[in-house]
Amino acid sequence: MEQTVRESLLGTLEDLGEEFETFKSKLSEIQLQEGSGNIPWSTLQVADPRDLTEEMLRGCKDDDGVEVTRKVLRAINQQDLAERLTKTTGGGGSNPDQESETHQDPEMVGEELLKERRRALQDILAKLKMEQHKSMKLRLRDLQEINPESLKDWTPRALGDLPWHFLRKVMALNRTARNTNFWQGATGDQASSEENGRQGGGGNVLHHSNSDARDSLHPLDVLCAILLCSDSFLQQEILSKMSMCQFALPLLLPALDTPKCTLMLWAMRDIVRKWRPHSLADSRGFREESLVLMSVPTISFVRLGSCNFSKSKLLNEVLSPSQQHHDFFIHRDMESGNVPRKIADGLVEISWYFPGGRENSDLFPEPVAVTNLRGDIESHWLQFSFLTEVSSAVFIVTESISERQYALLSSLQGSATKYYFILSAQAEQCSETLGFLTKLAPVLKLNKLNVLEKSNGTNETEFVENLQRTIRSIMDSSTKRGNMEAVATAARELGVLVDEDCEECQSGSMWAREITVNMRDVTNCKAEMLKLQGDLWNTLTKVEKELCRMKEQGTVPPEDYKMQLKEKLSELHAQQNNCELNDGLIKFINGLEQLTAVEKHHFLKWLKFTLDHIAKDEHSRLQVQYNALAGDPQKLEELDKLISSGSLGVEHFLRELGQLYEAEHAMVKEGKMAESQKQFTRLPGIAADLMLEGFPMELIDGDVSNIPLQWVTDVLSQLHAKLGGRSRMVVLTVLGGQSTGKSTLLNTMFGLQFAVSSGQCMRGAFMSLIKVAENFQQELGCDFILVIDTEGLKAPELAKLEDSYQHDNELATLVTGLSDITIVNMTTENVTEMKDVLQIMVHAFLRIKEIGQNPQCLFVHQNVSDVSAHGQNMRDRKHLLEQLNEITKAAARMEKLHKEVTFSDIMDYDPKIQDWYLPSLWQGVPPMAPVNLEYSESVGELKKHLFQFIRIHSVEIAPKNIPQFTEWVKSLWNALKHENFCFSFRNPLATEAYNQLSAKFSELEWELKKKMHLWLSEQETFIQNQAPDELESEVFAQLSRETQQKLQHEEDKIFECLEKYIKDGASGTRMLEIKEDFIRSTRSTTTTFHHYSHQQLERAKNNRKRHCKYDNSEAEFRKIIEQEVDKLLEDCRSRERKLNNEELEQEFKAMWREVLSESMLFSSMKRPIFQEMQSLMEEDLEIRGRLMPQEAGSLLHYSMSSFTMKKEYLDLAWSETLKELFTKESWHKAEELATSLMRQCSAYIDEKANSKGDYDKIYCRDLLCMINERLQQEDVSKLHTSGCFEVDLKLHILGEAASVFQEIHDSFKKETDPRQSLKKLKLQYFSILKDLYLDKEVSHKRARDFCDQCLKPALVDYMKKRLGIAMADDMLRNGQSIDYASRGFFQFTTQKKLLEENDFYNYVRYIENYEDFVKSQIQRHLVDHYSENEGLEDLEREILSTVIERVRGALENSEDKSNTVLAFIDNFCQVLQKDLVISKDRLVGIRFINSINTGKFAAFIQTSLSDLEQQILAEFKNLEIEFKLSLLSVKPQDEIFKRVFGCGKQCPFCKVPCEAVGTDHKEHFASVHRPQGLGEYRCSETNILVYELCSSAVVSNCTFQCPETQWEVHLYKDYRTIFPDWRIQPDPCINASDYWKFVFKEFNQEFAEAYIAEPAELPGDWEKITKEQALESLEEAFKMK
Ligand SMILES: Nc1nc2c(ncn2[C@@H]2O[C@H](COP(=O)(O)OP(=O)(O)OP(=O)(O)O)[C@@H](O)[C@H]2O)c(=O)[nH]1
Ligand SMILES: [Mg+2]
Ligand SMILES: [Zn+2]
Ligand SMILES: [Zn+2]
Repeated sequence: MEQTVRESLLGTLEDLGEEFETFKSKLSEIQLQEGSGNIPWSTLQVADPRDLTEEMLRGCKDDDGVEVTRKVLRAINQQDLAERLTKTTGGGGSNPDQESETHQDPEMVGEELLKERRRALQDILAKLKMEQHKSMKLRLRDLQEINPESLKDWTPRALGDLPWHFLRKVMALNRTARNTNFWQGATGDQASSEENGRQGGGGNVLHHSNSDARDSLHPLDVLCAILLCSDSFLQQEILSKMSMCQFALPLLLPALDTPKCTLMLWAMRDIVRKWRPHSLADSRGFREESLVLMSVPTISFVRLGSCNFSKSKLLNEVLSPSQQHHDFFIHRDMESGNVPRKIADGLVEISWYFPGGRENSDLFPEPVAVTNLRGDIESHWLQFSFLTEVSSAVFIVTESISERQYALLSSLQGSATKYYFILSAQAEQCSETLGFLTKLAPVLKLNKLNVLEKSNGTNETEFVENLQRTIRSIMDSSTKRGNMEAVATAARELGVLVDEDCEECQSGSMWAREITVNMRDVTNCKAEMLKLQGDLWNTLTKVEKELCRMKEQGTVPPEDYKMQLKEKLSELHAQQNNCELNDGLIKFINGLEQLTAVEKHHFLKWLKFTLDHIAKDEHSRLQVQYNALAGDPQKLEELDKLISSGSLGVEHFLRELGQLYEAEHAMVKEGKMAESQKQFTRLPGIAADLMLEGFPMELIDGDVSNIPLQWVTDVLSQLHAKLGGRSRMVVLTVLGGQSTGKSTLLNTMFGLQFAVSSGQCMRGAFMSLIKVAENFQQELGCDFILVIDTEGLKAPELAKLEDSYQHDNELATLVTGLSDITIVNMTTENVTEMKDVLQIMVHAFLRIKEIGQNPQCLFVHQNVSDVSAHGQNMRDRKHLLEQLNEITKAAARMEKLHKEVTFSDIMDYDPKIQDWYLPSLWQGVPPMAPVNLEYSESVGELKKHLFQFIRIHSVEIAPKNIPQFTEWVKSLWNALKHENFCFSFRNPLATEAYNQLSAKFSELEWELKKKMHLWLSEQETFIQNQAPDELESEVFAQLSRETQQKLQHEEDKIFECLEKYIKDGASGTRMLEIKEDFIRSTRSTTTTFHHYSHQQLERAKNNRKRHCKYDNSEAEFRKIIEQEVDKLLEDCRSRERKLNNEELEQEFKAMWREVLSESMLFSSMKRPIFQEMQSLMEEDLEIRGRLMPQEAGSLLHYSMSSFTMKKEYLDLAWSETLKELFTKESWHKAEELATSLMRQCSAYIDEKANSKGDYDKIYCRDLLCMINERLQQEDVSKLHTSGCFEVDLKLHILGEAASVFQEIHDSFKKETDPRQSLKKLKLQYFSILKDLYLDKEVSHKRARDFCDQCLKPALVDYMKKRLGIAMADDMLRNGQSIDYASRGFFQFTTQKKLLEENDFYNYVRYIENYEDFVKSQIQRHLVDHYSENEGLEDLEREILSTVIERVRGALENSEDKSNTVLAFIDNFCQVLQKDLVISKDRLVGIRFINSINTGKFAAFIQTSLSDLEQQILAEFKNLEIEFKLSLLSVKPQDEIFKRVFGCGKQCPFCKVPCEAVGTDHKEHFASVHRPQGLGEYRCSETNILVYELCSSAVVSNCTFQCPETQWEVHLYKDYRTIFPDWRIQPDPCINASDYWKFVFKEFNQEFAEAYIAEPAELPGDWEKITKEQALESLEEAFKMK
């Protein structure tokens, strides 16, 4: 089936069909152009294919005819036909007559061959289990995903493992990646080491090894299959990593599922290599270039026929530096290298040699590329032709040349390439071969040097050296140098496919080119295209920081200074926003928005390549200048700056987008732009997509050291949304010196794409997201791992720039603060550098520890060169720890922590676990060194350890999700902008957790209180039911103990609940850190309650005793009367005549007078309470060395409201020299003190007034005690008040108390005055007498008496005891509770309500009289709440019905047990002794009751119970709610107040109340502070109200003076030395105080009037604050959004 040239040509032309005409016109055109036209147009015009064929073959030499045809075919886009023609005519240059001898069966070359290849491919893919990836290509992301497999040691056990083995290992830069032999342990011989495995097995050595080889696949087959199944980006990644391992790269991929082989141009684009040509050896310069762009000579090696030595092995020798053998190419002596290849034949591999600038040892002075064609050239003629096109020389390795091969080779005549032959042993002896060679000599221009012989006797080394020499001479003589792009052009001409020619890649390239086409250099690009991030962003950053640090404040007041800065900020934002969008940027944005995902990816890559290229060019240019300038320091510095700002990449474009977004956002926020005008709202979504696709995203802009917070927040929240809200992530960071291989480490470990520095170092920090596979999320406890790569610390080039330490510190603190684990990367080479890095690290850790986090870190020591290093480092470890301690101390000093800290205080440092040693990355000397195998393996170990750590860690501390992470970024960054990081930091998660826990705690606390109140009320009842002497005994002690136990039990329960709540991590965050406060609060609650209950019990006991005294005497008295009545009754009955009513009354009255006269002794005298108190006070003053003034007069003349400050109250002798200001200040403070004391005392007095007991001396003592205690406190003693201040204060307080106490006493007496009750009794007894005398049936009458006189008061009393508890419970637990959930929440709702009401007087009361305001607020709320709805009645009904149920039970219970009514009543009371205080003695005529029928008595009570219930309810219903509240023994308003009032401390500057939980905490704090003028602060000279804010003052350079400072001037910054228990933090954001600013500006005038001051001259921008903004700031401050 041989075809002649003629036939081929004819066939081709015929197949052109309609295109034949086009062919003819193109042909004439080409003939004209080349001036070689010999077929006239007239002939052409009419020629048919057959004519034309003849013309073509006639007009020129045969091969020329074919050549021309092919050219024309290509020109008219008929590649396929041109191809076919090439094949059928034997590569375009053979004699048509000799054509019969072609090398290949032409049919086979076409369809058949392709089919066979496809079958082979299919087979391999099936074996490798990769079939599904033929269409669904593997992506880098698939490899990055973390699953259980990622942690395995990847030793392949089955064919299906091979691709993954290769991919994972090559990603980890492991040189064993290419091995395809299987794990030996699988043969069953467990003990066998690798060697044993291969050689063992006794007799069947041979069989074993053979089977091994056959089972597996050739590494190149696996490689081809993988590349085929990977998308173009993964291909790039694979090739990059292969290049680092110094593996030869696939240049032409054989035609497997494509018609032609493919040039892997795109796949190589990413690779950049660095070398030093000998021309630069002296200047120590270097060249750095993309593999694709560099022009180097190429030497190709191909095989003709078979050969008995390995070409690849030979090449490895040729390329290996001396003393350092490396297998660039796989050869048959390598593991699995001898397995027959199935699909990889026709693969062309390429490898390079790069000189390192060492003239003695470099093999070649310039880089050179070496290609290696797998398979025989005869079957891969296209590849061979391609190689001849692009190479400077082609080495043909062969052992013999046949006739056919000779013919083929002669067709190469005229080729521009040099040909060399390497003949192996046999060829030498074969005369035929030599003969052909001789014949070929003139054709291929061969001479003796072009033929190298490699016989068995040849010395291997000599031969290799000879070859190297030959290559060197080729390099010297040949000028043929082309870069890969030129190669691609040649390839296209030959019909070789180029991977870059796909549509997506082309359109990506086009988009990128449009942006870069006019770009010449970096500086220009940045100035023209990236305007926002230049000076504008830099200035903006400075202003933003100054707003926090206020360093340049000078004499301007803080708020005004802030206003100026804010205006500047806003101005800068406007400038940014006004920047015209330039073409380049528009194209960039359009590209991102419009392109498909794949196109976009290509587009960005193209952009990256181009920008890299531009930047590199410039960099090396500058470097040359720099080196030349060595003398001039001034210029050097300038160049330095240029160099360090000379990087340019896609990240700069993205950064610009961020800036556009930020500026727009700011404009809208400042109200300068309408929401609807926004253009860039889609950008964060786009950026989030990029992150998902694996692009590292910039977190900190290292050039200006700032974070575009809004941008980052919005990108991340878009990301969160795209992830469906499932974004728990563990954050991992690497930190360390510059160029210590941090990025390399991360990339190796996780297959990431962080920029690896080449030339200039990276700036800032970038983050990359890695997905954890679904089936692994549970185990790792997170959905993602966020990896943060940072710029090198203490970069020497930056160290010269200002603020470098600060910049490093900010960066390090931020990322360690964000991280769950930090890897500290250090090279052991440079000790001082290491120390610098450690210094920064430790400082960062210390700060993070100080804000309550537990930093976790690993120290990675890189470049540890030999194995003993580990042992040696054991010794160093101790040294390291010492050093760390030293550094820690220094850092603590810098952080102004006044305490001793050692490194182990910061973290648990265990060198065994936390120190890791990595050998040097390169094995040998770059650029020819491959990655060190140990490096790769150590990194693998480290990775495993990290995952182990993550697994444990995420159980302990729930990983943050993205919203939490962004909150965290915001807080950390905000704190970092301030000078004092630790005090400025607000932990957002802890705040949230704190609020939640506070709410929970309040709930638990109330639960405890409620239980204890109920318990106490029972005990009280019980006490009231005991006989007084009973109470002195063990019974009472027992009660006290039980109460204690009960309290203890409840406290334990709270702890338990808290513990559980924290453990369950209800809010998923770190509550452990704040637990302490809550434990303390619980303790304080129980302690308070302990005192309270003790008091209550004591009081109950005393009351009981006093009452008993009275009761007993009254009972005595009644006994006498009753005896008399008895007597009288006898007497009257015994008379014959029945007495009528009047007579009976006469008799009774006479008897009564008699008895009464004796009872006179009962009327006791009223005591003059005020006199008693006065003498107590005198006593007290005497002890304190003060005198009661003569003119004082009676206490009754004094009251609290008449107290006013007087001059003589201040002891001013000491301050004559001091300014009036201080006097005023003291005056004010003393007045405040008096007011607060009086408030406190009046609360006490009120409390006493409401308790039903008589006045007791102890009341007065208590009051004096309270006053004395307060006066002795430290802050008071600093006020220098005089003795008469104390005396007057006491007079006024006790005076007020005296009148109240007198009243208490009087009314008590009134209520208990026997005479009063006697009158009542008189009537009652008379009625009894009458009934008895007339013998009436009275059981129901007595029963009603019992109900009225005993049962009802008891029930009402019960209600009073319980209703308060029930109301409080109702308020705190149900519907309303949200307002009172926690202190913060209460503050929030109160302030919000104030804003809504917008009533000036409310504000004044809120500010001036916080406690009163809160109390009345609560009271109002209570009253409103209960007067509006039925809730209260329900509560009352419920309380009453439960107790009445109990009464019913008691009735039934007692009835049958007792045969007399008295016994029955006793029994009845006994049963109810814990519920009701029934004073049965009060029942008038109890003596006569016994005659009544018990059954009837009880029955009557039973039936009247419900009436009684209704009656009580009705009475209660009719009571005014306010009055009702005053009756209750537990006051709900007090309970609620206690919950929300907290410790009651106020900010020493602005008087804002503390918001911390409970009454006992380490630090007081408040979410927002107020302008001080709201707290009456004014300028002493002008009387103008002050508008400064404490939260601003503490970062400014302002000062304050107050009694606490002894009137010394003190810096606000150092307020903690004066008020150590206050934590006043700078505002979390610029708008935080808008609420109070708004209030101030709204009521400036009113406040001034109220405070008798001049209105403040508020900064202009306060005027602009709207009510909405005020509310917003409130929500923000209390985190209520
Ligand atoms: N000799 C040697 N070179 C290394 C080693 N590790 C990394 N390198 C090279 O050092 C250069 C810098 O590596 P990077 O990974 O970019 O270092 P980096 O710490 O991220 O650098 P910056 O981010 O710029 O601070 C690269 O060219 C690496 O190939 C090592 O152990 N030994
Ligand atoms: Mg880096
Ligand atoms: Zn304050
Ligand atoms: Zn407090």
